[in-house]
Amino acid sequence: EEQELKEKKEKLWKLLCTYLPCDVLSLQKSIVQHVEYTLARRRYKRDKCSFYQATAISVRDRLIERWTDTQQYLSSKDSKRVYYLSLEYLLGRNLQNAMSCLALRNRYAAALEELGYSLEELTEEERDPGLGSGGLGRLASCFLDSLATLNFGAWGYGLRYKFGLFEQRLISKAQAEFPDFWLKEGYPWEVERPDVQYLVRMYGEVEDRVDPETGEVKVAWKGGEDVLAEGFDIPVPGFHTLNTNNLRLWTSKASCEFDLGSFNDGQYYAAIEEKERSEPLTSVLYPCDNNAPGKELRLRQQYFFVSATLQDILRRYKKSPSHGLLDLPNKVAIQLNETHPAIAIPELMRLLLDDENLCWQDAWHIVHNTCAYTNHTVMPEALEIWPLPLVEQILPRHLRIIYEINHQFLSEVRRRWPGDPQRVARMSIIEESEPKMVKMAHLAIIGCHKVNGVAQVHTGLLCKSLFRDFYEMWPEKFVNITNGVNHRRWMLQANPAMSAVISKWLGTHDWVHDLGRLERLKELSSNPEFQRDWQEMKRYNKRKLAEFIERTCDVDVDADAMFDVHVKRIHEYKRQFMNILGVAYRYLRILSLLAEEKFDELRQVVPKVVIFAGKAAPNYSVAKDVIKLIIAIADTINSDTRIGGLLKVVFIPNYNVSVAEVIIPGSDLSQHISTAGFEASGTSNMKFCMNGSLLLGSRDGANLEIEQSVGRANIFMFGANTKEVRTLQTTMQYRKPQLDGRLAHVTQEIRSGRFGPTSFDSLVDSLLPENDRYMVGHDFGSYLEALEVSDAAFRKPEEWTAKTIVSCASMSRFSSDRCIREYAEKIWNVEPHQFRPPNKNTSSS
Ligand code: NBG
Repeated sequence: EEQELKEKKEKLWKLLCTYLPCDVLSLQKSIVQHVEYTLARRRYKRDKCSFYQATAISVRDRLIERWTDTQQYLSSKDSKRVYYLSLEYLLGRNLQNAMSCLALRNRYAAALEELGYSLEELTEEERDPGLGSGGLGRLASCFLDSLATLNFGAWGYGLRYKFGLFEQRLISKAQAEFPDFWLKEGYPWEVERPDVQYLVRMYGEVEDRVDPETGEVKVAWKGGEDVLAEGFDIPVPGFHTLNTNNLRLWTSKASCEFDLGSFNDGQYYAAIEEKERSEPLTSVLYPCDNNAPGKELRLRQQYFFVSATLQDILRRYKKSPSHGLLDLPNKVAIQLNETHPAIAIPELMRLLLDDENLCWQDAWHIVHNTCAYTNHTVMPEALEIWPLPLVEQILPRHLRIIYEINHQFLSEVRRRWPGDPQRVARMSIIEESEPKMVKMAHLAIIGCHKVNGVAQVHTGLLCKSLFRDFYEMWPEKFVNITNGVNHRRWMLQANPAMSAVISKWLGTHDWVHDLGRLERLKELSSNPEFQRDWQEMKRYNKRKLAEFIERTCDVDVDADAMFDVHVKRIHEYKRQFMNILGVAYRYLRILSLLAEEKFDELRQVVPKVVIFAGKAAPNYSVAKDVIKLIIAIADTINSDTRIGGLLKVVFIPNYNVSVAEVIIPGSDLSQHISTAGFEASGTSNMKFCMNGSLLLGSRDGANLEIEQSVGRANIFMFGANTKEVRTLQTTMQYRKPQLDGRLAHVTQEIRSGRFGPTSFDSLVDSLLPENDRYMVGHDFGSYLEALEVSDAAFRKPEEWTAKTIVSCASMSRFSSDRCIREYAEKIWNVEPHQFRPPNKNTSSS
């Protein structure tokens, strides 16, 4: 009987254990069923939003089965896992990406076609979750994609902000911010996990307790308030592999433990109100691209995030009976994305000391060998420091731990450098200012076994200046891992026209897995037929971009003009200001050629469309002034009929991942012109090159490595390098007082009202040599020369096309696949594990 029962069970199990069918009819059925049963909408009514959601859920179903199997498989292998902790992610749209990963894009497209929808139109229904502010968040998302594709068992952790980064609209010729409630229609990719909840405590006080038996002093953290963290999971599929990872985002909820005291004395509603106050913790994302907001709520968000995440990691780890805590570093790697989650160091110590009762030495060994920290900036205003009294108020227990870490660390410094109190002061976690401050970067460096920068020049700066003392102490701790981007999203998905041309000429799609295969295109770079395909592809993408510009900016642009693009967060160091001054100069020059009737020279002018996009932090007034200036100059130029189609300028509102997917493939030239030493890496520079756009770049960040890869002839570099900038900064007051004549002319015209009534005095004054922190005045001349060189190159279409092909073909180093392999080897010490299902049918792919 037992045998019979067993067989029955097995039969049933086999029946259940088949993957969902993926033929076109089954996909159609699943979509229509989700419209009717999951969403409870009418299946016969034409409704793009419902059909998008139902399609997304149908895809998600197919991800979920792979996802649960992958997790099961990884647990059975007991392989080491990577956890990527980031306060920001910029996922972009998911639909097309997930379908391509599953190799079901064509079938879904066919299924939808017969239902009366095109995949393209449904794609447009998806809202970008704006859970990040710039490059750092987008990098995190590229990493998740590559981790899954390369079969690493890795989870991302983050916060599920109710409001993403604000929506930018242009009102009265300036940026206006609107809330981005991205969850309005629901987010079909996430799965709520009411079963995954943790309590996170803040505030309260600490008390020393002596153990009566051992005499040992234990610290108890009492009182304070509890907030409940609940997980939401988003499956992260790998490309053409069954491996499916997870992104777990936390939301805050009122903890449901009620204070019975107030309940009983008639304060029932007051008690509920009190509890409900904890909800807003994860409501907003601070727009802090290279800027630390220093707000109490932000520190609470960071701690809430870290505590829930570490509790979750430890719970999963302890589920396996063979796991002893001392073994944690062999089974778990935790990567801190910037110092935003650096409070993880004392929190993990607290969990190990207070909850797990480990001794300090053991706990420290575990923390130090498990955690690693990536630095993404050297800008002082972005380095996180928290007022000590604030840390003491919110996290009294953690401050005690930080003191102890600092005490032990500084003793070691004193041992190694006796009689050097300045060094001790410089390296301390605590800055002895008024009030005292806690330096999160120092805490992260001391608590982690590896620290990495994100481009060679950036890591060099970390070792030589910002963290020099630490580098002297632990040179082996510092490594460079130059950033990379997910070429599957940025080429295959964003630029299907180019992907088709590449695959056609290579006769294979294998470059999608290994970007190095593109090298073979170099031999074809001058082949006239290949060039024709390539140019046609570029023109097609430019026409699409031109239509987008018409729709969003109401400006008509000519797709034959050079599209010169500058898109990224608006920041002084990124020098959009320098670009728009250059544009004004170009305009004035065209006018003077017209006035002087120099028609031969006019014929040499390359017709150009200058495209800007990017958000300014709402309280960053200089950046907002730059947007105003761009719009003012754009309006003047676009409405000046004298210059014909020679110059147009547009500012595309609300830059985000999906807007980038339209802009990048349609660009000819892109500008990455930060002051040298300020842009840690930059990642859009890589995306532009991959899409056949040439770079106009300063000697900064990854531009320098891109130059090495593509060759000097295929990139337009200019301006002072980091060393020169440093010297110039220390000799500010000795610089020559005059502005470049061309710059002086432009600023005069701005002040005189040529571009509208605003005189932009404070912006213009920032160019004075004694104010010019970002070297706009200093670099302006060489910047204009680089623009001229790029114009000259553009006048020769065959040469230009060859350059764009070579630069695209040279991008293999900049794939996030390479980057993740380096992290795996240099920092995490993990191996990939490809999961293949034992019993299931895999007919889908
Ligand atoms: C940003 C840098 C960029 C870099 C990204 C990703 C922060 C703090 N830093 O240059 O400014 O490309 O990080 O590494 O947002």
